[in-house]
Amino acid sequence: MKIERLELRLLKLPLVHFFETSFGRIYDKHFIIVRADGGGVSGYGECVAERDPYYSAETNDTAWHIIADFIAPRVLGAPFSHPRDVFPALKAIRGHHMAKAAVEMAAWDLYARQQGEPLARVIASGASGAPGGGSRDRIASGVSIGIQDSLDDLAAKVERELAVGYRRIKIKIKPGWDVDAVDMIRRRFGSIPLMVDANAAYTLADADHLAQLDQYDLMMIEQPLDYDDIADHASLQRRLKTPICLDESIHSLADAREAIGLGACRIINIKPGRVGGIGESIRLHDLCAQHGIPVWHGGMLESGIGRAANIHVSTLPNFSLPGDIAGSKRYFDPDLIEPPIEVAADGTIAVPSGPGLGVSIRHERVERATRRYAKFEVGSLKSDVPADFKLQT
Ligand code: OSB
Ligand code: MG
Repeated sequence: MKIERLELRLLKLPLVHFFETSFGRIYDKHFIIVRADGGGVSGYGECVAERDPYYSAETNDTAWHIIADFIAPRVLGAPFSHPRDVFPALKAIRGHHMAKAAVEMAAWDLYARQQGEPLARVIASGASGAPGGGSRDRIASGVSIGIQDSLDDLAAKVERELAVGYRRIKIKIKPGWDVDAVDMIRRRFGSIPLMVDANAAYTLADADHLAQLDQYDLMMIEQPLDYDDIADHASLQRRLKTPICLDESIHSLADAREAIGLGACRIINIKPGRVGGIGESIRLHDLCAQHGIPVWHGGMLESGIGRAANIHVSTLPNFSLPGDIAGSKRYFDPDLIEPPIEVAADGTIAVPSGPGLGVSIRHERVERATRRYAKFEVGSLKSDVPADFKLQT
């Protein structure tokens, strides 16, 4: 496989409903879409960097810079026998996992389309994992509910998502919006599969406060402490019955090995953008499986393009807990793909069966949402804007 041409677009899409975490509230999603062309076929990747460096240090602007100036020159025209070789080929560039993952995802889609295989099948054959990997044709879907203006609003949201059929509810928490919210949900909705995500809003000094959550039989508490911490999570896990799941703290296989070794978590959330792509996600999945650590697929409010990739990755066998991969209509209406990702009444999502991502991208919608554009070709690495390109405002 050779990538002959790369195209970058920065998109702005309004969210159906604002999303609030301990970082703040957003009303629109700003993200980069990568298109990689080779052999007459196109592959697509979505970057999970955001406008602000709050979830991670990367932003859309850093990802654009790193892709344009450092990743494009290394991948354009380079012969890759498999997309799993893309991440190792970018080793000279430290960090910038979201930028790398966006281009790497486009390479996986391109390769799978060239092979005429669904991405899930290519992923299964790239994993060292247990037999049956990638053979799942539906994945279990969970939902992530942001911080609301009131407990009544939260109750209404939980009720609506349970009615849709989601297999577990996750609520975002922060100091001042935690124990009471969980208590309300347990009182009103009983023993539903429930978890919380703090996005690093606490410190070890809050251990006694967080231990109050132990009485609610939560599936897990996700990322209670700092984004770069492992040691304090290990101390906290010793003081909590509730399993800790790490998200922000796991940037690499080395982080996962350290966290597992120290007992800093019992579950890991995998987001390809955080660890450098699908290849690294497969390796992380396999490492966790070897240590008896269940994983689930995280979400970054992706459009249908990134969401489809997440679904394919989630077919691996150790993705044994429902992921943050919900239906398109919770996020974007319309989505960039048609048909949108839909959740069945049993809370599952079908794995697209066509080649590559297996979804059909509505190019006019992508065009309409585009705020910035560049293309890079073998032999002419300078970005340029086509004459017919019109900036949408
Ligand atoms: O921590 O999992 C997170 C969204 C943006 C940034 C971080 C996170 C999230 C989510 C949303 O929880 C999950 C989704 O895509 O529905
Ligand atoms: Mg999280």
